[in-house]
Amino acid sequence: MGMLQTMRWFGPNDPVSLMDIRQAGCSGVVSALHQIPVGEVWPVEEILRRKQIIEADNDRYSALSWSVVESLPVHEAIKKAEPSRDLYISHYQQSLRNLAQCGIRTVCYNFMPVLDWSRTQLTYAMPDGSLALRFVWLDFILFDTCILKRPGAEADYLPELVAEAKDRFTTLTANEVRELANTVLLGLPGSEEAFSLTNFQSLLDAYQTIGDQELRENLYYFIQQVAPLAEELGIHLCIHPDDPPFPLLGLPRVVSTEADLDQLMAACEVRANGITFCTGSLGVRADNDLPRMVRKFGDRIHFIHLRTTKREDHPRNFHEADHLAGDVDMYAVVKAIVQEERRRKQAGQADASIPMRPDHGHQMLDDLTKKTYPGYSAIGRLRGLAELRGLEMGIERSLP
Ligand code: DNO
Repeated sequence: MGMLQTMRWFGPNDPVSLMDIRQAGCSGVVSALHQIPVGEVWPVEEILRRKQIIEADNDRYSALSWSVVESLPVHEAIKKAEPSRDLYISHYQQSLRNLAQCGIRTVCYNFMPVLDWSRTQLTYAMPDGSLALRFVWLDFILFDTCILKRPGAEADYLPELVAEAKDRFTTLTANEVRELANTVLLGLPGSEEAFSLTNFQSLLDAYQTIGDQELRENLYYFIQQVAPLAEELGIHLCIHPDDPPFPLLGLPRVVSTEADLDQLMAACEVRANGITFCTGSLGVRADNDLPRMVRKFGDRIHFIHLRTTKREDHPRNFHEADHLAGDVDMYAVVKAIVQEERRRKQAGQADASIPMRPDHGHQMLDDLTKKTYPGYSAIGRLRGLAELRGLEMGIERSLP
């Protein structure tokens, strides 16, 4: 048994091929229809087309299947409770019906306003010469106060850090400034386009009346509209936590801690209201006890991202470490997952094998000269998966 091993595939334009994913030892593929604008219904024909591409070589080679949708994105109007939100929720519901009709049963989403995940550096050199993604708080402050010049930004940070950021700004070349801006604004996974600065500020402005409480209410409203339907359809919805797990750019973030997940789980008590347990995102916070969270939310964990970060000198600075070498106690997390899977198996549940993907990986070996989606080069993920697979096997064998 064990976790269902998967890898993310961005679609036919992904430089990493389905054959690469197969040879990494996966049987599941995690994919999304990135070409469909956020908020539009995913048509059955398009879903089937993607499914056929994924399964095309199954008669000749070991089988791959489309196990998880990551992501079916949530329209900003829903996050902001704009008048059109119910229309977009009805589109979301229709996409879920269409996915269920095509046999896809696990759907990941997130509720981060405007930006999905954020980093300040995509090519941080590790001691072995591979490259990692990194988040540096001072550079983020520099972006916010000196490049974006968000009104009121300075009040969000310690004055000495703002002063330090301003000093550092004067030392950057035009190229370095452009690179930092592009890195922070690289908003949408699966696209190589960054937001433009002016457009971006207007997206932030639209959140002026939405604080922590409002965003929570909007999330709970959304889940109450979609999770009962998902339950009926046999779909597991799974929210991806905030990455990084703290508010950025004056925007609230409400899926960062155990308490946040508690509230969300309680807002709609159906199993379809579930979690993507991303150890890389949650693990940035030292106050998140990940093995405990696996035990607590066990039955609601429908998808797992295994990755770890290493905190640096400032508690908000981190880089992505080797999969077994960061702050996350990966042994304890995987052990808790194995135990949850055994519990499910004993209870006769059909979903005892939880889909897992090695999240991100270092750019290394041949990939150093290739252009790939940041974090999603093949070899680093293959290394991560291989290590995790061995860890899981060792744990399985050592448990009674
Ligand atoms: C980053 C990913 C996220 C994730 C979304 C899920 O590598 O983990 O972009 O796909 O937040 O909705």
